[in-house]
Amino acid sequence: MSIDVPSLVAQAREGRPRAVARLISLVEGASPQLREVMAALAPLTGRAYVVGLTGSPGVGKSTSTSALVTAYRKRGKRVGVLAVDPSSPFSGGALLGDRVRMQEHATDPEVFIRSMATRGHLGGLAWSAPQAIRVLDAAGCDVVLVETVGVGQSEVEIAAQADTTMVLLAPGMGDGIQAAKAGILEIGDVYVVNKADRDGADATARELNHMLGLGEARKPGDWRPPIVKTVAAKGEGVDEVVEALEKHYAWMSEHGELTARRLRRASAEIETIALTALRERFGSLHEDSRLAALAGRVTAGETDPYAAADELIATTL
Ligand SMILES: Nc1nc2c(ncn2[C@@H]2O[C@H](COP(=O)(O)OP(=O)(O)OP(=O)(O)O)[C@@H](O)[C@H]2O)c(=O)[nH]1
Ligand SMILES: [Mg+2]
Repeated sequence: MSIDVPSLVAQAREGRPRAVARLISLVEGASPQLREVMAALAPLTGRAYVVGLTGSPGVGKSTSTSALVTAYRKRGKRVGVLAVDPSSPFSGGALLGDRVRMQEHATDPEVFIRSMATRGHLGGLAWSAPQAIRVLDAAGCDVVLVETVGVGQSEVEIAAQADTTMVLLAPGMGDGIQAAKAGILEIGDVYVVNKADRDGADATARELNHMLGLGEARKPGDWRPPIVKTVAAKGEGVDEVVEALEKHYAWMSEHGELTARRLRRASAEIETIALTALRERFGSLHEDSRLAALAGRVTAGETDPYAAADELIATTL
């Protein structure tokens, strides 16, 4: 079934939630009209401030996201939320809890919430999330909050997709050691020690501060990631988080870092799409008579595998 893309995009631009949801489904499902959708969205994008939230399971990412939505809504901003679960091939399941936590925003027409499972997707998070972010951007979101569970590679991936990466920790989760291991000390622009109503928040913040200082090779004018303590469940400290995000945004704009990050992001995206397309083309080579013919020539000693590969590439691209 063909979809009237221009009309759908126009509706999304007006902020109609159904149109936004529909477009995200289209880009997520790699619809045949994906290219048409992306082309229509392109001129409408580039405005949204993309903030990635990552951290260990249960640290309070969804609660913080919800609190940030409240804070940004108070400032009159239109907000998009993308909850990404890189460990699940199903949308919904693990993210059900998030829906509950996002409930208070469910009826706000200026808030768009979407869950996305990326396991099993071509290119995983790197492939599907940026396109959903584009839709939210085109829909006029001033801020897009992307929540990702910190499992292995995913927090690094999310860092590559956000303008600002916010790393959450909580006291008593052995986060300090975990932080060093997972390399999250390199990716955070803003650190949040959530659950500050619990014992040990100050110690966690101190330890984090110490660890951030260890690897310090900063020059004057460099960004020094701030550490903010919050009780997300009560909205405490959330205004300070918004302030820290605004400062980081201003710093990036001033130092050309925002443009640099967006260029890196676009490069990576183009590369992923191109490589995916190439892999698809090469994937069908097993049934290709050219490959069989080249294999025959290699075994007969008429050519070498490198020359054969060059020939294959030259005739496949
Ligand atoms: N005491 C306390 N509990 C909190 C705070 N923030 C969140 N929680 C609780 O911590 C639990 C996990 O919160 P979530 O926001 O779902 O955490 P998450 O990081 O999104 O979890 P996953 O998405 O499963 O990785 C919930 O029971 C929250 O109510 C806080 O500031 N203080
Ligand atoms: Mg969550």
